[in-house]
Amino acid sequence: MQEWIEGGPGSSFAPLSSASVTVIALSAEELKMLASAPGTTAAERRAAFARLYTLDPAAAATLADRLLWSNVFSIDARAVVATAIADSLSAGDELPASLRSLAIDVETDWKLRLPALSALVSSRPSEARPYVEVLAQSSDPATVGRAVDVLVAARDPSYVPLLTRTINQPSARSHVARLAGSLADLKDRSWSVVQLTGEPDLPIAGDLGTAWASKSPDMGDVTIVVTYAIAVTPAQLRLHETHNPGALARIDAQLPSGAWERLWEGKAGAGTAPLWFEPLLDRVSVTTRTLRLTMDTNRVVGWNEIDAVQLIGTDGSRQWVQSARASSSYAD
Ligand SMILES: [Ca+2]
Repeated sequence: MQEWIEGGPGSSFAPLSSASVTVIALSAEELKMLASAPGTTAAERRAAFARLYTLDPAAAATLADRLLWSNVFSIDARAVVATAIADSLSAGDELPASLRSLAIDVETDWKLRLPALSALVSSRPSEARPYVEVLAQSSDPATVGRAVDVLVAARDPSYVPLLTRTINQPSARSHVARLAGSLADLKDRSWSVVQLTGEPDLPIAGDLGTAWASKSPDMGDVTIVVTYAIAVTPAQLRLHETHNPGALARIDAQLPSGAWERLWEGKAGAGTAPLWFEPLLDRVSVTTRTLRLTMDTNRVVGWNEIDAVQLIGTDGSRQWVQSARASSSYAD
């Protein structure tokens, strides 16, 4: 350790244009030296750790533990180590003990705690979730921003409810676009019909992936068939329109025979997104759990995007879409 600090193996490496290219040719031993030399640049240290993790994950974890506990290393250098490990980990991977401790200790400097928490989210999603949840619910905007930094890196579908709660928080309003990107990826492909299932997860107007959109912006009639968990007599539909609203033209209910019966036809009032269009429906004599929405995409110029569709039954029940299919989606 001492000779690395004094001799500076970092200085023995010829300057190269890209840290990632530099480390490819190095052996595991050389990578360890580069990763732990105090004079190594942040980019080289990160690249060296990522490469070492690929070659020898156990050695990378051992070295990470040694450096993260070290008082010789600056907070910045330790943060780079934590970030490199966080980037390299996947679900179920062995997590260096130091990272787990740093992640859950509220006394840890944020520079270190955020990458440590990201590593915990990557490798132990369920264990990490309560810690991220606490941050996300903070009244301090800076803390919510830190939760968002960690949340946008979540790759586990179990994070969808937490992401949905967070994106709907007024305190996270400035982070909606980033959260929507991650949330859309976890649910399905952006703008697919799956994006209009479940509760609303796009609280602002915008061309963002947690809403459904058709393949092309103005392509005539497009149908969306939505199914709810429980059959009811439909009383009202609530459409959360997040981009170029006003294209809904018809609503039909599927009867037990398979036939369709018209519940509503008209011109939705255009307006400024995001808005709720809430037509009252004609009564059908039977209960149903499947509705068909017909969008006339020529009515309103641009993509007519829908975030969520709530069904209100005559019994007062309210449901979000359980599953859906569409004649067209941007993800096709
Ligand atoms: Ca949505």
